[in-house]
Amino acid sequence: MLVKQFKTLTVRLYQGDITKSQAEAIVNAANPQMIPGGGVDGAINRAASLQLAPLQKSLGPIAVGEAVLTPGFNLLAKYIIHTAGPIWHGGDSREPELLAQCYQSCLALANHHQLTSIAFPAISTGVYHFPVQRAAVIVYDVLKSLAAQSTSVQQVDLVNFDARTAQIYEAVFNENQ
Ligand code: AR6
Repeated sequence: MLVKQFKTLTVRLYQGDITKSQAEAIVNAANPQMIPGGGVDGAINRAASLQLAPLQKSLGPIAVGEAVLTPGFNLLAKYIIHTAGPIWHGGDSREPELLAQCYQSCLALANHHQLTSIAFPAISTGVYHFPVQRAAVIVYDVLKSLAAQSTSVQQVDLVNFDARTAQIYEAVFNENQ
């Protein structure tokens, strides 16, 4: 595990399954229709409860970059924050800005609910094909600016499922100060 301190904000990076996270909220990389799919969305739905899918669907559609909250059902996490990441179309369709918005919306919702900890997967870097290195730099910048703001969030976990994503994230967070 790599631990980075941004002022009072603790950021932990590790390889693992986000459905096992002990954070107060975990983030789901959903789609605008809020129709449960594969990847982390499928894993969260399997681990949470069959009750999640109908609730998730009822909250859609959402805009890309927006976030909504549901209970965590059987997860250790009390809440699931669902966001819709951008599909990578080459980088000229506001994908970087929209990915930053996803993280910002989730963090704003966590603050609204006075949560102290939140865990994120690598949003958009799976079937949506956002380049992992560029995504990691965006996440780094969002978290650095979060640390300069007033927020209830004290700990952010970046939970990467596969070794390659975990290594790229670690390298980016190690390179930047
Ligand atoms: N824990 C943490 N990360 C995971 C897990 C897990 N259990 N399972 C997969 N990942 P993706 P996207 C990683 O495709 O690109 C769905 O169908 C995965 O290895 O889940 O935002 C939705 O319904 C990758 O690093 O999300 C949408 O339609 C990261 O999570 C669409 O996919 C994101 O990959 C969203 O695509």
